Amino acid sequence: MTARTPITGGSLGSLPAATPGDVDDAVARAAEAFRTWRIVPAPERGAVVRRLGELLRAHKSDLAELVALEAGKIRSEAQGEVQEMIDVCDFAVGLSRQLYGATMASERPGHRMMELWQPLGVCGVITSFNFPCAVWAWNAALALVCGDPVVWKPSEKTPLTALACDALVQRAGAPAGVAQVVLGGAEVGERLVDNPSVALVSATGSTAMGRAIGPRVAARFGRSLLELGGNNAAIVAPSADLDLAVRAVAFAAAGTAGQRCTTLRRLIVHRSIHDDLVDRLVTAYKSLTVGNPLDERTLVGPLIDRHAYEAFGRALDEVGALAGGARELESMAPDAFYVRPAIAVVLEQTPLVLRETFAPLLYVLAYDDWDEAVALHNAAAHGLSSSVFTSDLREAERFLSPAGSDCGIANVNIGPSGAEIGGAFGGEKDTGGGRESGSDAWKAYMRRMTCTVNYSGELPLAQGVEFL
Ligand code: UN1
Repeated sequence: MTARTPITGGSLGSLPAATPGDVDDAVARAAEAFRTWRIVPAPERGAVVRRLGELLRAHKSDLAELVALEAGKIRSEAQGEVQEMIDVCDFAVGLSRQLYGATMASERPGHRMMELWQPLGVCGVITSFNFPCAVWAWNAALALVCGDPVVWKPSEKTPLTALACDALVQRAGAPAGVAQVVLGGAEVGERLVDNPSVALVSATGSTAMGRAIGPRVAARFGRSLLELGGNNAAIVAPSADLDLAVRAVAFAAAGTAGQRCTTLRRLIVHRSIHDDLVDRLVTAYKSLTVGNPLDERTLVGPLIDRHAYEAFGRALDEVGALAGGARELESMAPDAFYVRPAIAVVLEQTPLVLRETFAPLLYVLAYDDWDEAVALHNAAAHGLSSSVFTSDLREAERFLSPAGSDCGIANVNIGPSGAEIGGAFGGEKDTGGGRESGSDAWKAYMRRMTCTVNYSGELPLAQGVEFL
């Protein structure tokens, strides 16, 4: 397989892809490593993750440069991605002393009940090109402290970043077989998905991919954690601070060239401020510099490949008129795909608007009353991230209420992208329902064991049952 840079479309080198047998061997090695890794005290496992965090700090700019080269992110965002890895390592180190279980009051005298959280087993981690290392770190840092070995299938578009991360985790002292990488395309991922020794498949990618993976893992009673697409929206209410909203929208919709699963794709604006906001956005978009992501002045780098460019082009053809942006392409090489972020004012949520086009295309819709705005907002099949821009406390709270946003992430006066690692990350509906990263997402990587200890010398049975 060939590693490429979307900056020019050129090759960065070729690498051998894993064969099905290589995948099976990696899983077998991981399963063997699990036998000892699971009994290493969690704080000691945390020490490996702490060293990984230290190495990431030491190599932050080099790894970020590789992310920029392979994924086409601008430097600041590539650095942010590595920072996200460092943050989750710190989080996981603390967690390694806090894998708490509850104790419950037993109904039987002289009995104690408690929950223990046990290591789960081998975790297969499948990641996407757009976060070529942070999403691995979300999974790996948690899985490692939880006592699970990780076999990672990175995107075939970003293999070098994966190899660099692997070098760092080995240097951090991960025992043999505890952290591995298998390179390749969908067939490598499928092999991982179908291996019964893989206890958890944590996969980030399209909804189509998740639809294929989920039932296959479920069929063998494996566990899956799916982080799929998004069609994220923001409601802009009449009382919104528009200066703040314009900056937030520009970052969320055009940042990362629209290639985050949290990218803002639908803007639902109150009719009274609609035209004003569109004008301001068009002006802001004019100042977005598109180009080589390694150039400090660039804010929008290339799309990942021709496929992404064509999907963007198809959406533009379908939508017709654009308020801002254009299908202008300053291709610096035949296989590099640079586009100007675009804004399209639409009258209704057509199937096109409800389709996730993984590119910097923002649809803007007008609304008249709050309930209509929420209904438009929640009409998408996906349910990842969401925002409201308002200075009205009641509107903000209604957005966060049970009758508000139906997404896994809901923000007030912040765009839908750029979440911190401390919260659980993931979404509902076609986004797959998984949660990764912070809060108690670690529980997905462990097996809950309910334990009852009788210290009484009698044998009272639960529910008052009498026997023998
Ligand atoms: C993704 O696009 O798959 O919240 C992850 C964000 C980032 C993670 C995005 N922290 O935008």
